Amino acid sequence: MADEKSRIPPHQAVTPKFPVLHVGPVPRFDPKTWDFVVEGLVENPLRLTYGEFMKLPKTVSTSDFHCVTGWSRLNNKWEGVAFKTIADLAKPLSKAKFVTIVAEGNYTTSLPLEDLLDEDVLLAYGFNDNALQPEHGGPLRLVVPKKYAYKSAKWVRKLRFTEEQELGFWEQRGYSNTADPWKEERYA
Ligand SMILES: Nc1nc2c(c(=O)[nH]1)N[C@H]1C(S)=C(S)[C@@H](COP(=O)(O)O)O[C@H]1N2
Ligand SMILES: [Mo]
Repeated sequence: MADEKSRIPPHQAVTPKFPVLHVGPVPRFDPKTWDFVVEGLVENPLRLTYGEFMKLPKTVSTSDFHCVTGWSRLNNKWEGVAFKTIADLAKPLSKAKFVTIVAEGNYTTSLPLEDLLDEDVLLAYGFNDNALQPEHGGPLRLVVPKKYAYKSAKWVRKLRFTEEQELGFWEQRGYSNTADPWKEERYA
């Protein structure tokens, strides 16, 4: 990767810590009842148990993480399932252009399908060679390194493929829907 200084977007400050930031409580995880659902405009809707999800082909990706409040954390090693792997299983219909990511506790965000197919986007269950901790989104979170981190939903349970974009939790509250840290797209 390029040198670290050139990897810090405008008006962001690097922290070696890993702040915990979210609305609402950390949800309880029960592997017996947890499931992962893919619905909407796909040829193959999915419902995977925790065991089935963990058997999907694994990927590892190291990337940077930028919160819209101004901190960035570099060199995060995420382990999980590439978004593209899920899309290949679910087979989006040609009219599917966006995906709504639905997390526990009503947190949602959404992105163009094209952005999610980027090779650095994954559904992560591991972080820096350990299990992803509950406060950081364990058992499963989305990681979208090229967007401000409110797009990287923690505690993901469902993906919904849509034709029109559904605005997410922060996006309905004045934050940018495009959320590109390099263009400083913080607010709508
Ligand atoms: N479910 C859920 N995911 C979420 C949030 C949230 O409030 N709920 N906050 C987002 C924001 S604003 C940030 S900066 C990151 C923070 O991730 P971290 O707590 O692992 O650092 O999670 C994102 N994902
Ligand atoms: Mo954030």
